[in-house]
This record gives sequence, C-alpha cells and structure tokens, in this order.
Amino acid sequence: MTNADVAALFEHLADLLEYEGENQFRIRAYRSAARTIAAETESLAAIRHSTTRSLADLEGIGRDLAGKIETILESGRLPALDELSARVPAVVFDLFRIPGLGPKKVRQLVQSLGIDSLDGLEAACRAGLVRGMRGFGEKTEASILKNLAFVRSTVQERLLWEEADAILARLLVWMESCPGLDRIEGAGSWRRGCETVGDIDVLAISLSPATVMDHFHHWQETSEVIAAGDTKSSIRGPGGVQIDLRVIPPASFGAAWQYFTGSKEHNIRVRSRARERGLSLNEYGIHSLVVTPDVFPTLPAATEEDVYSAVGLPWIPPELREGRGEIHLAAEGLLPALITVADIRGDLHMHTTDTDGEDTLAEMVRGAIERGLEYIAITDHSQRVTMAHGLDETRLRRQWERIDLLNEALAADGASPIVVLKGIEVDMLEKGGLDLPDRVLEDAEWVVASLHYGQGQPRAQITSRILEAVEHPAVSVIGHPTGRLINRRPAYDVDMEAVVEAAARTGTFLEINATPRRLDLNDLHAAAAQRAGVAIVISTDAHSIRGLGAMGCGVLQARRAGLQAADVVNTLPLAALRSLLRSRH
Ligand code: DGT
Ligand code: CA
Ligand code: CA
Ligand code: ZN
Repeated sequence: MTNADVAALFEHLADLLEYEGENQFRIRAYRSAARTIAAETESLAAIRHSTTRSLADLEGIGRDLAGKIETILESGRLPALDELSARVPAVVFDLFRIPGLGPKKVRQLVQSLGIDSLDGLEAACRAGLVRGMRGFGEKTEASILKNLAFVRSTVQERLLWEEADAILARLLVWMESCPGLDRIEGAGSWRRGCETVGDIDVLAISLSPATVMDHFHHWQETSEVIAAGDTKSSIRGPGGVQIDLRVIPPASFGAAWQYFTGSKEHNIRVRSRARERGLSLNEYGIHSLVVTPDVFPTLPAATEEDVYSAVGLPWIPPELREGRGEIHLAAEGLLPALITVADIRGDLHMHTTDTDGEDTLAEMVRGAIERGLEYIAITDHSQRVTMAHGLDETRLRRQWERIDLLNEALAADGASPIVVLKGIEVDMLEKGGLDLPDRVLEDAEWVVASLHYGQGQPRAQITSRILEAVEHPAVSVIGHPTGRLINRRPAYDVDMEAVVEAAARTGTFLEINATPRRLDLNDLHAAAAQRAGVAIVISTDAHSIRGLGAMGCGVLQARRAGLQAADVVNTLPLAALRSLLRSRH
C-alpha cells in the first residue's frame, strides 16, 4: 500500500459519504487527510514504525484516523468503506469514474433521474434530460457523453453479435443518405457471425472519400471521432464501441472486403496460397510477382470471387473463414451448403406467461404464425424452477388441454397454419433425475431437458446428470448444454465429448440455443456434435413474441459450425419430425 493508495481509499470514502449526504465535517476530515497523506514524502508504514514520528502527528490526522490507517496498512482494507460500498447502488461506482461528475451530481443523476446504468445515463443525455437539472447544462451533458465513451472504452467488454448488428444496421440506414456513396458493407468479426464483436469494421465504395467521412462523423450516434484520415476513419458509437470505416475505390473492393473480413488466420492461409502461385495479395489488390520483360500484371480484385479464384478456390462463406480447415474443403470442392433461416420450419423451445414468459400461449402462437413457422413446441419450466413459477403435473396437463383446444381451433380455421406441440422444459435435478415423473414426460410430445441448478458441481457430477437425461427415453433434446452466458457466466464443467457420444448413440438431440447471450452449443461444440452424427435443434428459447426473432443468431452459429439443413431437426416437415421421434430409442 503506497501513500497514494491509502489516500485514494479516503477520497473514495468521502465520495460515498457525500453521495449519502453525510455530515460535511466528517467528509472534509477525510478529504484533508487524503491530501496530507498524498503529499507526505515518507511512507506511512515507515512513519508508523518510526521512533521519531507518529501517524497522529500528521496534519489533520487524529487518533481515530491514525487507527484507520493502521488497519489499512495491516489488512489492505478500510472497513467503513466496505460497509458503505455494500449499501450504495452499484451504478454510483461507475458514475464516479466519469471525469467531471462529483458526488452531488452523481446523487442527482441517481436519485432524481433514476439512472441505474451507464447505458441509462447515455440515453438520458441523448434525450436531453440531464441539461435541465440544477447545476447541469448543455455543456455538462455533452461532456458527460464524451467522457462516458472514454470510461466505457477502458473497460469495454465485447459486444454480443446481436448488439453489434443492431448498431451497424442503424449506421447503414444513416449512410444511405450520403451523396456519392455507391456501396457500403460490414466486414470483420460481425460479418463472420462471431458470437461477440470487438470493433465494427465497415467498408464503402466511393470516389469522394471526404464526403463519406464527413457524413460518418455527423451520424447522430457518433460520440467521438478517434482518428480521421483521407480514406479511413474511426469513431466511437453507442456504448463506446469503436467503428472503423474505410473508403475503397471500386477496383480494389473485393481485395479489401476479403482482407478486412478476416479472420487473420484465414487470411494468412489465403496469402500463402497466393505466394505459391506467384501472386502477391493485400488489401489493395492482386499482383503478379513474376515480372516478364513487358508485363507486370495487376489481376482483377473488384469482387471477393476475383480474390478466391486467383488462388484457385471457390468463394468461401465468411462464417467459415477461421482457418479451421475451410481452405482445404474449398480446394476439394467439399464446402457445405450452409443452413439458412429460410430452411427453418419450427421452433421447439419457448415459454409463456404460465411460467416466466411475457406473452400468453395464444400470443406466442400468433407470433409464430406471423413468422411463418409450421410448428412450435411450448416448453415452459418444470416445478423445480420456483423462481419462474414452474409447472407441476396438474398445471402442465391443464396447459396441454388448452393446447389441444387451440390446435382444434387452428385446424377448424381451414388449412392449419401451424401445429402446437405439447412440450416441457424439464429440469435435471441437483441430486440426479428429472423434475417430473416418467408418466408425465411420456405423455409429452417434445421434452427439453435443461440444467439450471447446481451449476457449480464437479465435472463428474454435472456430466452424470446430463448423461442420465440423454439416456432417458422421453427426453428429445438437451437444452443449452453448457449453461454459459456470454460475458456473464462461464460454462459449467461438463465432459462434452461424453455427452456427444451418448447423444449420438441414443438419438437424443442437442440444442443450439439462439438467445444472443447463450449461443449454446457454441460453434466448435456444434461442429463436433455434427461430426459424431448428433442431430442439432436450433431453438430461440423465446420468453416473448419478440424473442422468436433470435432464430437468426442461432442459425448464424450453426453456419459457423458448418451445418447444413439436413443436420438440423427443425428444418424437417412436421410429419418427418414425428416419425424421427418415433424411431428413436
Ligand atoms: P474483433 O474486432 O476483435 O471482433 O475481430 P476482427 O476479426 O473484426 O478483427 P479486427 O477488427 O482487428 O480486424 C478486422 C480484420 O482485418 C481481421 O479479421 C483481419 C484483418 N486484419 C487486421 N489486422 C490484420 C493483420 O495484421 N494481418 C492480417 N492478415 N489481417 C489483419
Ligand atoms: Ca472488428
Ligand atoms: Ca477493426
Ligand atoms: Zn427455456
């Protein structure tokens, strides 16, 4: 603990006391102690053990503060600060990190405006709500926005793909109105469909780069221009995310798009193929390295197809460009015909207001019809999930009666637009076994088995719970098989190889949960499952009609795994799905 560390703890304590509206004298005492300590040239530890000086001799530090300093030197902690930290809303700590926001302003933001996150603060600034408060003004508001981006950038976690996708979509709408812009495309990890995106890469074709850059800088969501060159510019957008824009002449667009889509591993392999063919390939184009007396040819590079064909390959879908064997497959003509959203016919995991969903059974069915689905399964939680008011046998059977009636009504409407399967998301209990009796599960048309509790158990225990579910004859699919939540919670410790092996043997399906924060199975696991002959189900796990829209994210993950429509159960017509279910076990 340096003197500066100790001073910082006292400053922090003073901040929180001031936030809480505490006695001014106490607050001033801590601040003045912090100043004294920070200015002291001898270390506090040395003073403490010195025979000539003592801590209580320091200006503004009495017996009480000297005792606190001793505690800090011994334990590294200031108990009064720990206590306060536990009491004050978490957002206060984030707000204090924004330059220019003192305790009083922070208190106003939290208590008067109800700010509970940095996102909330950004929204309030953009809505002009902050400038109206006492002590704030337009200038403060603008400086908060600027500093907010900075604070975020220093602790930036990678965006979920879906978040990056939404930001990019808004940017593209804005850029459409830019004069002289011929084409604009996303690249980088966004284009490869990665589950998270670090920064967003955008390429444009235009013969007047300056106009395009200017338009980019004037996007209403641009909070800061980080760097601006003649043909390249970087800004901070919503949430502090960096967006790189490059303007390319039409003749090099294919070379640039291929280069900036990546991945780096993929590009390295493509470039070495180019060299083997006597070519040099970079973001500007393709050139022959073989100089003959009269030619130094430049090859066409306006499209990605130009680039791949120059190295003897067919065009490779961006989702496969990870340097995991796709170049070999392409060279052999063995690239998979990747699944698309249009291949999906059904959605086999969703919730209703009977448990923790936001929309009723009837509303979910209507939402599914609007999405053009041919069938869905209603899979609410089982009784163990008390937080979600999970279903016991009686409530589940009552829901199934309502589904029967609904199906009859749908069928009576004429050509039945959708069939609703009677399902359940049954919990794998902590002690092993499933959360509902076999006689109930046997009556279900579709059973998702998921592990929600006891995620901290050791590998052997978790694995055996999941294997038991895989082996259970009534279980159709294992839901979100690793339990991870991107940026929030790691996967539980499970022997995925054993699960895949058992699933292949028993004909139990494995889920790609399409929820943007889950995407579970991930691409590598899904590819391994497919190789082992396991059939995959892509499901939204929707908790609202809106949630049904997540299917695209799940399909993207499946594409990264190299899956084709035939690998995915819910591309089947319902009759084929039913006969596949009958043929299992
Ligand atoms: P991110 O932003 O971390 O989610 O991942 P990417 O893949 O979007 O990476 P980024 O933004 O650093 O660069 C975009 C693409 O540009 C990258 O996928 C490949 C290409 N690239 C960037 N730097 C290099 C490099 O040093 N060598 C090669 N071969 N390619 C690069
Ligand atoms: Ca990027
Ligand atoms: Ca980038
Ligand atoms: Zn669920």
